[in-house]
Amino acid sequence: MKIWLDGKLVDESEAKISVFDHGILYGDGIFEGIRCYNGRVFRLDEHIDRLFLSARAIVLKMPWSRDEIARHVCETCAANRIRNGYIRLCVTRGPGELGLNPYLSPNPSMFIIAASIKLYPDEHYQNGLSIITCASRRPTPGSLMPQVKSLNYLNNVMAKVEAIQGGVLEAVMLNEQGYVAECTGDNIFIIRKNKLYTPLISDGALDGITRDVILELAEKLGIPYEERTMSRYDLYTADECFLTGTAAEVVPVVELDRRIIGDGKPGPHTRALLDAYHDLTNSTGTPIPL
Ligand code: PXG
Repeated sequence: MKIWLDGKLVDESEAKISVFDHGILYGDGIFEGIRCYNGRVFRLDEHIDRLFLSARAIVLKMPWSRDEIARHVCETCAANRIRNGYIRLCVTRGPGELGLNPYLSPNPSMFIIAASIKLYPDEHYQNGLSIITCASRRPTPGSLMPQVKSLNYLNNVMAKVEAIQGGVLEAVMLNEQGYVAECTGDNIFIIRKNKLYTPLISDGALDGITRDVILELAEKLGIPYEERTMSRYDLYTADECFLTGTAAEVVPVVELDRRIIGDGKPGPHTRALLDAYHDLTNSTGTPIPL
């Protein structure tokens, strides 16, 4: 596998970063997870926009332009003959001395992996996932800005541990007020009385690119939607529930905290949105010159 690292496509065995990189020492850095389908990178501009917003939020000056990054993403896919896959792009603060001061690390590093990812087995896309609510909370804007896709994912990793130890594959994370934020790496949606709902960004949901796509598709399909503060009550009493993310795509949820949601089967609106999502991912995107 070839990895793009600081300007070069190098063999995986040579793709190494310094132990003094602040991405490792302090989780000081940002990332994006991007997918490509049929030789096209899906919503690449949106991912690059969010990367630059994350960079701005953590005062990391990007030495690469948007166009350069887009080109390097495509080059990495091409070098690995990836037409359908998952691209993990990381920007770290770069090497520096010990100590938090990011201003002493003026040279960020970027690496791009083009490979694949599978968050849940296929059967769950057919029959739905069972999930739990976990005790780990989404950080508040006053601690770790929840909008930044930073290299600090320990909170989400611990939430995932709770899910797995609880015998399921995914967990709902609440915010400090006890309202629903999202899952460990996915946004959450419900359907109630033919209307679609998802938590507000201000309640700790990541401004997910798949989330946006689903809202666009709901509009197209004539499904009314609303972003609003949601509690577990809303999830327990929903007609349908599903999760979205670049890695997860669209996955139905049929059980939460051992309670059945709706009739325990993926519902018609979830199916319609899932199909529309696949149609869109298969037909749009930035071409990879292979
Ligand atoms: N919430 C969180 C906390 C995420 O990290 C999403 C929602 C979905 O957002 P998008 O824009 O993808 O629709 C994410 C996405 C990985 C990985 O290993 C990345 C994510 C999720 C799971 C795994 O690259 N990020």
